[in-house]
Amino acid sequence: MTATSRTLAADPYPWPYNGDLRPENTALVIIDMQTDFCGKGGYVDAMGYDLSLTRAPIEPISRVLAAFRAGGYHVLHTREGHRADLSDLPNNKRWRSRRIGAGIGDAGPCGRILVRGEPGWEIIDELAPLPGETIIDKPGKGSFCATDLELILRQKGIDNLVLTGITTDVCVHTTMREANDRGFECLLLEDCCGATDHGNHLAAIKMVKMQGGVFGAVADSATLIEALG
Ligand code: C5J
Repeated sequence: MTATSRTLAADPYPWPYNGDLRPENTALVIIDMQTDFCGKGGYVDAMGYDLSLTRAPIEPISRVLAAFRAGGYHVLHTREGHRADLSDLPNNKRWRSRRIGAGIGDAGPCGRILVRGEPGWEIIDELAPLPGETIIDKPGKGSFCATDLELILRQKGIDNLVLTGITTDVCVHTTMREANDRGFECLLLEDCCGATDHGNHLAAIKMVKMQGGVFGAVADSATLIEALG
């Protein structure tokens, strides 16, 4: 614990573990809130999933985002997507997406699916990054794979990551696992995430809390906002 220890009520332990919660060392990470994952005509829509599940976190995230901005905390956004020539798209990822009728790189109502610069790849207006907020472009599910995220976090002196976005069981979970293994202290906000299957969302949250918090801790947006207050 630090001299001015500050934690919030989280499950399975008060977060962060060492009570060192400050704007200088804490970042909100908003993962893949792109039209392709939560908008009409995007990738998730093309796969036939219920968009209300991936749109549910928009409002809670916007409240947390406002609190982080007001408090002078770090804010980072990620976008999953590929180069226009698809040179960073693994063949099996493309093959699997085509197999279910939502081929990555193929034309759709929001432009080429999950291709950088296309309308569907953009972060939704409700959560648009402000100038000065870091944006990480990633070709995969994890935000640390083939990106400069770790370098940027270390350079800024960030230890604590508050993870939000979509989808809970895929890109959010992969990022949380990667971050945890690198020693970052992670908090997942359960109402600020969503999955294409609600059961998977619940299971992903449960997994975090096993073994005393095997990947970190879980709280909700209201608890965090009150603690920052
Ligand atoms: C997926 C993501 N599910 N952002 N991406 O393909 O979770």
